[in-house]
Amino acid sequence: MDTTVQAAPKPSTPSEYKSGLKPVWCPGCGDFGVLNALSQVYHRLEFDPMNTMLFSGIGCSSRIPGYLKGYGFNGVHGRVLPIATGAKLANPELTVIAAGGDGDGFSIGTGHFPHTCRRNVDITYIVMDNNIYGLTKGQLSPTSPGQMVTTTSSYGSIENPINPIGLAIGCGASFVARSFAGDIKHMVDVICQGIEHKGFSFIQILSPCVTFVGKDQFGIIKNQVRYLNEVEGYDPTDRSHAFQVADETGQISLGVIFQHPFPEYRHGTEIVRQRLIKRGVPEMKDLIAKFRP
Ligand SMILES: Cc1ncc(C[n+]2csc(CCOP(=O)(O)OP(=O)(O)O)c2C)c(N)n1
Ligand code: SF4
Repeated sequence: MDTTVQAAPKPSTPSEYKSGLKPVWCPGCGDFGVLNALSQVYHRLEFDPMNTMLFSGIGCSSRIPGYLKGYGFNGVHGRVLPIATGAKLANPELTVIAAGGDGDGFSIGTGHFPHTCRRNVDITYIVMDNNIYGLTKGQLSPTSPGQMVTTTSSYGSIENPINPIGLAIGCGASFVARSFAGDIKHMVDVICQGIEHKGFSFIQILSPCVTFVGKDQFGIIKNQVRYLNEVEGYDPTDRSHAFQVADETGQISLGVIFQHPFPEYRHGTEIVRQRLIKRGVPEMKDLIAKFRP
């Protein structure tokens, strides 16, 4: 009997990259746009689902791995970055994408973000930022704007929001971008650039929660956007330009905000490996082989 496992044929259209599972998001949720964009990204970059892994934490947005073909892992709340980092280090051939919400990434998971930025492992992190905890019914999140009324700030938030773009640039991320769930073409272009970038890429996607923030969010954001590739003289390799964008008010810049070819983490591990070989320290694979029966 032939027991060879046949690889499934590679999907040939964006919709074939979807898993077939029906999303349980509220009608009109921004996350549908992100899902559609990701299926187009998978198609444009001709991903092999056998070699693609999408990780997430917990939240409405974190349901996304279930809706796409490829390996998926719905982790614990706030822990998507260490899990995705570990997978990439264990199998560098894998395309690794991490995804989740602003609560997942910047409340319980905040501690992992600066270190993932500065470590520069070649993974892409997409945060579907809706300024609220959607899954748990509309509590304040770290990106909720000041004065925002939520189920846990009935009289308006009295805290300043954190600035994910400024945080990422300040912590040494090598690729920092922003896009909007209302513009699929833009999301596809930016996510493709992030995945093709060598090193850690952080992409904030403004993805409205129509249920707990409001249906008007798409219009409000749309009226404020400008596209950085249309801004004369904008140079994403200039860190001071990027910080100016991170600090802007009254407009929302979309596109690649900062990009720099900092050395990837694996370059550092290779240098250390060579040093150890020179000192006669056995390689890990040889050590493992020694103790195998
Ligand atoms: C350890 C732990 N603490 C709290 C929760 C409850 N919880 C689930 S999702 C969530 C926040 C979701 O907000 P966000 O990450 O912004 O995602 P969204 O639902 O808005 O997409 C919280 C607090 C949990 N699942 N696990
Ligand atoms: S609660 Fe908000 S974030 Fe969650 S599915 Fe509904 S619209 Fe989307």
